Amino acid sequence: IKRNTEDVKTTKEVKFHWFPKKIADLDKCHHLVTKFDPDLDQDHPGFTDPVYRQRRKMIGDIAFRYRHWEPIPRVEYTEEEIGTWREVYSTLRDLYVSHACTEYLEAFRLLERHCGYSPDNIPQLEDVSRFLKERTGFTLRPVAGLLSARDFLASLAFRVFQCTQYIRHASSPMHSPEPDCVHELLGHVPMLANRTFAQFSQNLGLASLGASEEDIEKLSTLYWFTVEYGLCKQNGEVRAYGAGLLSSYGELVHSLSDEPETREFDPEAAAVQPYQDQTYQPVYFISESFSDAKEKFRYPSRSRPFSVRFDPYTSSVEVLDNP
Ligand code: HBI
Ligand code: FE
Repeated sequence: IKRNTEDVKTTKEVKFHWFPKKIADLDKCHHLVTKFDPDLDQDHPGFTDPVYRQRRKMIGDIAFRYRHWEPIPRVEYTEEEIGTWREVYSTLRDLYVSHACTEYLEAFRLLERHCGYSPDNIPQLEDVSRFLKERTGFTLRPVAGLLSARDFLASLAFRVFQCTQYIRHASSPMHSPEPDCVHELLGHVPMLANRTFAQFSQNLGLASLGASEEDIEKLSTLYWFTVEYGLCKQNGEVRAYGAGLLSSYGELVHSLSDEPETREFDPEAAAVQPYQDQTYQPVYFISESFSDAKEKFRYPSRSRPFSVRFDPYTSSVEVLDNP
């Protein structure tokens, strides 16, 4: 924020990173991280499959061309792609009843009834986006791959979830090194239909706007241990709400077994806990409830020379000088 420069002595110009002020600015938040891209990552199951890479690129191009306000173009998925979806869907679905939190299960039932969630159909992002808009005001926009943490978190501030539209390689239906539509649609979408969870996600996003690199790192880590790998208490049991768990059969079972260490959720501790993006997590955080997680998160206004307020009428953020 540039303060009045008349009084040279007391003026302090504080530099901070550009951030979107209105929802259409998210058209500029498209910086990808190529770490797990099948064109560059030799361990990607699609690395040696030119047909897969071509297909993924074609679907990714939809995201590159996409502009805010447009409907999300539909993709006609191939039999092979639907086969991959079917395999994950039917395996995970049976596990949800005993492993997913009730908020997830409730939304999942609605998605099956209204949004084309079924073993034989990959739901279309446009339909899912309209569904979420009605539930919590969240919308989806297509993205071509793993997005930078800064751009990804910034979109959450506007209740926008950047969502991949391509599906993982058929040779590896139960695992993908990068986010794909199985992870987004089965992991993230049901939770975004919950009001308290939606508010928690938006709060993380708002805290990230204009934040320092160091704070973005902390917020990503906090995101990792909640939105991706969070557990919560429910009627005396522990259940999963993290998208990384709910879209991975192996880790979902692992997370609720006796093997990993579990700790009570504490945002300050979760923000600096080292994490794993190659294997299962050695430690998980258990929240009392989403309201509890939302109340505990008070981060990191002290590190920014301004605060932000979201205006839901215009889907824009106002920047306020700190007193
Ligand atoms: N990009 N497409 C996409 N999907 C995600 O789930 C995602 C991302 N970029 C970063 C990210 N998630 C998080 O791990 C945090 O770094 C915010
Ligand atoms: Fe994710």
